[in-house]
Amino acid sequence: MANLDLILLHPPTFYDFRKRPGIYGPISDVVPSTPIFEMYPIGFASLSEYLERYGLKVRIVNIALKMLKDDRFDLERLVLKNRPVAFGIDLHWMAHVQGALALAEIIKRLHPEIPVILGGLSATYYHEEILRQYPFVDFVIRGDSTEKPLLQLLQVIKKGGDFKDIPNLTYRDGKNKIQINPLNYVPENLNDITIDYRHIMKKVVRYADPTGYQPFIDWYAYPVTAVFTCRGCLYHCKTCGGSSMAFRAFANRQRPAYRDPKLLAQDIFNISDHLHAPIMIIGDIFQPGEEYGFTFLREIKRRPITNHIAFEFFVPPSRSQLQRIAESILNFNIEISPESHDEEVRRAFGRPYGNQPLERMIEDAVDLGSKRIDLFFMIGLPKQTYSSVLDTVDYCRSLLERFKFYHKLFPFLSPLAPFLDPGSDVFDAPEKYGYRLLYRTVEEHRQALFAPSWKYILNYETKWMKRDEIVYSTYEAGKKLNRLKAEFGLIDRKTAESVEVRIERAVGMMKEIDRIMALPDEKERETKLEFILKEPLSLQTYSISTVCEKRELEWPTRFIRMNLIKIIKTLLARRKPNVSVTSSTGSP
Ligand code: B12
Ligand code: SF4
Repeated sequence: MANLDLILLHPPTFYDFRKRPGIYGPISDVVPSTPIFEMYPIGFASLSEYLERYGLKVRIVNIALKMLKDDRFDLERLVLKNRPVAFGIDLHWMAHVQGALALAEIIKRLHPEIPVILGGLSATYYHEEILRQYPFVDFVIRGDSTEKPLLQLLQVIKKGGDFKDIPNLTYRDGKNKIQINPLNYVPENLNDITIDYRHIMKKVVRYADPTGYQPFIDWYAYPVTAVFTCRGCLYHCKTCGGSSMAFRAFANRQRPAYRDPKLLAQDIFNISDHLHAPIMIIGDIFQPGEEYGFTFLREIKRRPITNHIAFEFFVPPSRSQLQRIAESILNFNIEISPESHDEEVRRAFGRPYGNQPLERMIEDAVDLGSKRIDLFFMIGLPKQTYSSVLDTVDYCRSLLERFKFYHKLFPFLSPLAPFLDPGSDVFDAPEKYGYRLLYRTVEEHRQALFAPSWKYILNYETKWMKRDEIVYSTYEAGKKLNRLKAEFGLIDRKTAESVEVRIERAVGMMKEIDRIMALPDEKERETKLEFILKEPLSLQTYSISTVCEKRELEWPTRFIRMNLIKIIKTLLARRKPNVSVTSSTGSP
C-alpha cells in the first residue's frame, strides 16, 4: 500500500472507550450507530470518488467500527504499516472531538512528517482554535464541500506549490503563524460529486477490508443506505448546527446546494440494482420547491423498484404531494420530527407548523398507503419542562389511539445529546434562548468526554430543565413510551420488558455515579468510578437500545439483501460516475 495518497479515518467519540467506557446513555438510540458514533460522514464517499476520479489513491478506514468489532484492533499498527501522502480525519460531529484529536496525535507521533488534515462541520467551526491548540493537526479544510480544495491540497503536498492559493484552507505557515484562506469554494449544486456505493464496493475489494468501509455495526444485517438531495438547509431550527443561519455564518453558504433530481433518482436506481434494502432520502424533496420533488418523482416512476424508500419531511407535505409519492413509489415511508407535542415549544425550536397539519399528514399518508410513519420527538428544547416531556408521551398515546388500525405509526423520543450543536443559534447566544452553555471551547468539549456519564458530558442545561432533569425525564418518558408501544402492539412484550429492565439498570447506574461524583475526596471518587465503569459489556448494558430497541428503527428489508450477481458484475465493470457535465463546480 506504498502509494496511497490519502487515508481517511473515522474516529470513535472517545478513543479509550474499550478500556474505560462511560455511561453514554441513549444518545444514539434513534440513529443506526452505537454511542461511539461509528458512522462516518457520507462525504467520505464523495471525497473518495472525486479524488480517485482525478487520479489519486484513497482509502477509508472506519477506526471506530474496527475498535468496536475487535477488542484487539491496534490503531498504531495500522498507522505504522501505512505511509500515505496525508491522513484525513473527520471532525464533523462535535461528539468525535476527543477521538479525532487522539487519532491525530497518535499519527503525528508515529509519522511526524506526514500531514494530518481535519475536516467536517465542527472542524470548520473551530478551525482556528484547533490549529492554535493542537500542533499535531496541520490543516483544516473548511466548508460543507471539500472535494475540490482537498484535491488541490493533496496536489500541493505532493508536487509543491503555494498553500495560500487553496480555497477553504486553514494552515500554519513556515513561521508557525496561522493562515486562513478565504472560504470561497461553495458550490451551488451537488452535480459534480456523487455518493456512489459502486465505488465503495470496489474499494472494499481493492483493500480487502469490509469493516474499514462498513458504515455502522449492524450494516451487513441491515444494509440501509442514503441518498442526498442537498447540503445546507432552508430552515432555521434554533439548536441545529446545520441550519440556514449556521451554514451562512461558518460555511459561507448563502443557500442550499441541491442535487439534480434526475441524478438523485439515478443514485437510487444504482443502489436498488445491488441492494434489496431500504434507502433513505436525506433532505425534504419539496424543500427546493414542488417542481424539484415532482421531477424526482416522475423520474423514479420510470423504473419500478421494490426497496422501501424513506422520505424525510421538514414540514408536513400536502395530500397532493403525498399522492404523487404514492403513485411513483411502491413502498414509501415517512419520517418527520415534530420535536414536541407542544406547539409553543415546537415554534420556539423553529419548526413552523402546528399539530393540525401534522395529524392531517398522518391521516393522508395512512390513507395513501405509506408503509410506515416515524415521528421523532426530542428532549432539551427551548421552553420544554419535565412535565412537558411526559405530556409528549400522552400525545403519542392519543395518536396511537386515533390510528390504532394502522399499526405502523412509530413515535420516538430522544435527548438532544451529547452536545448542543456548535454554530447553532442557541450555541452562539445561549442566554437569549434560555440556555446555559457549560462548555464552549474545543478543549472543554474534549475534556467533557472523559466524564463518567452522559449527564456530565452534556454541554448545556436550560432555564426549564437542569442536566438532571434532562437525563431523568429521558428515562422516565422512555419507560412510559416503551409501555405504550407494547400496549399498542408496536413491539412485543419481551422486547418491551427487556427495554424496561435496561432503563431501570441505567437509571440505577446513573444514580450511583451521581453519588460517587458528590464524594468530596477526588482520589476516592476516581477509584470508585474506575471500579464500576470497568464492568465488561458496560457499553451494551447501559448505552445501547436504552430508551427504545434499536431494531424498532428498521424499515422492512428483503430476506436476501444483496444482489450478488449484480455486485460481481459491477466489480468487474468500469462505469462512469453519476455526475453531470454541466455542473457549477467544473473541473479542478
Ligand atoms: C444526514 C445527517 C445525519 C445522518 C448521517 C449521514 C452521514 N453518514 O453523514 C444521520 C441521521 C445518521 C445523522 C446522525 C447524527 N447526527 Co446528523 N445530520 C445530518 C444532516 C441533516 C445532514 C448532513 C449533511 O448535509 N452532510 C453533508 C455535508 C455537510 O457533509 P458530508 O458530505 O458528510 O462531508 C463533507 C464535509 O463535511 C467535509 N468533511 C467531512 N469529513 C471530512 C474529513 C476531512 C479530512 C475533510 C477534508 C473534509 C471532511 O467534506 C465532505 C465532503 O465535501 C445535518 C444537518 C445539516 N443540515 O447539515 C445533521 C448534523 C450534521 N448532525 C448532527 C448530529 C449532532 C448528529 C448525531 C450526533 C445526533 C445523535 N445524537 O444521534 C448523529 C451522529 C451519528 C454518527 N456519526 O454515528 C449535527 C452536528 C452538529 C455538530 N457540529 O456536532 C448536525 C449539523 C445537525 C443535527 N443536529 O442533526 N446525521
Ligand atoms: S433540524 Fe431544522 S435546520 Fe437543521 S437540518 Fe433539519 S430542518 Fe434544517
